[in-house]
Amino acid sequence: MRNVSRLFPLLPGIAMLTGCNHASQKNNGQNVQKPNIIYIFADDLGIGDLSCYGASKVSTPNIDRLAGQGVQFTNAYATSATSTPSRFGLLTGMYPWRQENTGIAPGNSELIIDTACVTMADMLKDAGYATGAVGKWHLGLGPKGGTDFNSQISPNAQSIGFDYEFIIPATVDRVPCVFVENGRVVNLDPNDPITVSYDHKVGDWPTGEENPELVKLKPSQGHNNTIINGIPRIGWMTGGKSALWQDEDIADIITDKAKNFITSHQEEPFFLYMGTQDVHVPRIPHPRFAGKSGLGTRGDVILQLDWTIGEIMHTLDSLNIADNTILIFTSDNGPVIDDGYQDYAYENLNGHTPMGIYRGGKYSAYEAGTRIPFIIRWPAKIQPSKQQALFSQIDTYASLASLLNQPLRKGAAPDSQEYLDVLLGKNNTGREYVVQQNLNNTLAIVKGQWKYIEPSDGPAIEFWTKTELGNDKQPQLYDLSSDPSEKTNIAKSHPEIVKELSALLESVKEE
Ligand code: NG6
Ligand code: CA
Repeated sequence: MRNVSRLFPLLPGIAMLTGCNHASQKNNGQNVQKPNIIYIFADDLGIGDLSCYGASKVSTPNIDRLAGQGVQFTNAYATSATSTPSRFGLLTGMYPWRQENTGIAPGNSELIIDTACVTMADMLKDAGYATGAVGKWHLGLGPKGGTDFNSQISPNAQSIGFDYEFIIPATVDRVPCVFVENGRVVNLDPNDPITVSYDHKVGDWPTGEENPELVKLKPSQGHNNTIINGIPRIGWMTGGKSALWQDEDIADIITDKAKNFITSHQEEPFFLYMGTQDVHVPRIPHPRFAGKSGLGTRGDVILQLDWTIGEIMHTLDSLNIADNTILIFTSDNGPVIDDGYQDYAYENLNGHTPMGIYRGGKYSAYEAGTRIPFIIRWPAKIQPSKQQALFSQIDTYASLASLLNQPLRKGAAPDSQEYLDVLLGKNNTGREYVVQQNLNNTLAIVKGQWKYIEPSDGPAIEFWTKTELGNDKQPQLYDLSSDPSEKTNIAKSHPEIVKELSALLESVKEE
């Protein structure tokens, strides 16, 4: 482990003097305390969706300010092209494809992270942090057999290292459409219990399939089960009427919870893991953002997301803790335009390019599936810069552990590598390689200028969204230095590189 005493020259002394890690946060700007850490996962946000990454049709001033004050990555990757595995990879430091049952989780899935696993939140707790999870969760809740939403739900986020939990169990297009706070459904009336199923209709609430005349947002793909707030969802539910969220208010509510968590832990080091529901479908902006982007609701919820980030930044400023807070902003996977509702996202693009120059999108082994925006700000220690080094979100765990001089517990974070200096923008020699995973668990590997996608029997095109998945029975090789848009498969003319990268990928699988 790297010597980080230069970062916290006074830390050991403080720990000895006070016998705890709770040195004052506002010590005349000397920042001897462990930094607070906020990790914000936007949902389905593309590298082309932000003005700091070159978007010209939409403006994201708060995120741009964050980027201007921090390190902005251009070659950073999520482990996976969908939400559940990507979040799993970040929090466990293990590639999700090593474990069964890490695909897109239904809303009544069991908790898919083993409670014995030492997560990044556990590691930070070991290091003396107060830990909280707010917003989109999508890692399941409850025991094998699924979630019972009517009593104390256990295990939950608190079982894997979070002191506090206020979460959307799965996604905003999946039932149940309720928040869970510390294992309890918020505002649930015990006389109106919740039933959820992903196999068959439960109860008598209308569904999109049977009552299409009742929907205010029509599905384009799937999304024709129980109608909640006029929006047909994936999965069926009944009961819990008093607990149902209003879609327009979700950003306000989770932003508020995040701000409260920050405020109540301002005097101690804290770790806030926040998942926004923006910009996932259904895209339902609050009225103050509706129609404001000129790009339809997908653009409007980008503005809403930018507002959320601004609120977090203002909160840190007003508490005078921004300087010693590491704020990471990124996305769980790449963008998608029509992901299941007739929200006219294509028609309203107006020249906006969420994928940037990259091929594919959410679900894909091509670059737009996992190459995501990634920004880290830490005013006390980081110089603003652009970072071109290769980086994977999976390395966040080991890198933060190194920063804090926190030894990894045995077996923890097996795939997470320490790239602290890359993360902090001090060094641009990135990871030797990055592994990417698509919807069908086809793996790809990027090393230097090369990108290899392993042969796969999976479909070439994702059925619903028509996204190119990157699956092909033949090996694929792209030279990202001359062909970042992966237009020309040069595997046949470079058999030696195909051989080297496929062997490297196999060796990673066998680790
Ligand atoms: C897909 C859904 C899509 C979205 C995705 C999960 C259909 C047709 N499509 O199955 O709308 O919910 O799952 O997205 O149902 S993720 O970002 O949470 O991984
Ligand atoms: Ca997602």
